[in-house]
Amino acid sequence: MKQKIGISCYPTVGGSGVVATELGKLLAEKGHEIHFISTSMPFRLNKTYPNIYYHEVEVSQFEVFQYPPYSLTLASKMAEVIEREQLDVLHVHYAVPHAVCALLAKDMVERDIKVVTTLHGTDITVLGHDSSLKPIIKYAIERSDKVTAVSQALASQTKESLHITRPIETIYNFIDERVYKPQIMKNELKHAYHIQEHEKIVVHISNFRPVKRVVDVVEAFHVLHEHTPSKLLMIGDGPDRNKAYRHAVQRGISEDVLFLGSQKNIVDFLNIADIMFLLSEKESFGLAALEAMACGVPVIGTDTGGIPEVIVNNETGYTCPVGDAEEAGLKALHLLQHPLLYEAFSSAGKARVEEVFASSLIVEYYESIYHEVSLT
Ligand code: GMT
Repeated sequence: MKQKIGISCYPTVGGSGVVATELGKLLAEKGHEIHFISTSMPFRLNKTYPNIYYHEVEVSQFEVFQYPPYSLTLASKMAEVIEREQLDVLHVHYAVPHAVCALLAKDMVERDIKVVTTLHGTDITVLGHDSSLKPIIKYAIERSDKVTAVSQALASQTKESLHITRPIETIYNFIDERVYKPQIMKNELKHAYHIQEHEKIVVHISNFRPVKRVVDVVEAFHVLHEHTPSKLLMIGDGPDRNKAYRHAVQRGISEDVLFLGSQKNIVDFLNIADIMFLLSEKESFGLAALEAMACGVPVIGTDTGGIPEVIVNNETGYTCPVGDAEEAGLKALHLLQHPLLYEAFSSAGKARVEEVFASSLIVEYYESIYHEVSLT
């Protein structure tokens, strides 16, 4: 059954926006009509797709408002698009404000629209602890027609911290296998960054928020670097970038820690990398880890949130306690010193992506949910 599906997400760089956009693209390829409703064009929507439409939410600044009324404007736009385009389902990413806006829009229209809410993490792990937002997050989750979470850890945490009794289904994130795959890279990229043939390459990709513990990433690299000639590629940008840089200077390794800022062709960097570090304090899933595994790069992560559901400890990578940078560095060293083990981890990671996180499986899962809610 082909459906008309509205999707709302934060359109800027970030895992939730990436997943929402890739999902919309794959649903469109399967013949569904997709309507993105957001403040700007989702950044991964980089070419023309005949059955994808984009509806811009323009948030005006009026003098009477101290803050721009994003949520109200979004709800209004959602209601307008639901009626005009005759949407069947509105799939919103993040409980606040997107699910709340969707519920408001549902109440505004005559049409029997169904609201599917996907939780990505920060709405629960950070905002869910804020007493002023807790009641509205709970409301959004309880009133949505269906709620999904990107890991079992996030689903359980949501139920526990907000005392939710309704089912929350886990639907894992996925990657586009046509993009994230192993590729033999020419040496130009390494040369461009003055990386020598014999040097190992470690990569970290994030938004450098405190929760990503980028200082631990530099420290873990320092442990590895003491034993192996290597370079650390820090990709992304954010508040803790300078802290990480200062730590590299303090450790005397700043020449080998390259801060590359935000990059478009992440897959190229993954294909020259040997190891990824993802040492976050909180992480509901860890999309960057999945992208690395798809390219055959083993990941050393922390045993927090959904990370152990992505990385199988001792099989596709290693998980270490949060804050134990030394163990992370030593685990990376161990893997790099044992080529057979390294190959086994790399292959197991690729196989796991195909078996558990294949886009075809995940997209079908979402389709079955849209179908199910439409029958209620
Ligand atoms: O990690 C972030 O700070 C960005 C955030 C987002 O909105 O994209 O990521 C969350 O959603 C991603 C997609 O589901 C997950 O892969 C990330 O683990 C999750 N971040 C956190 O839980 C901190």
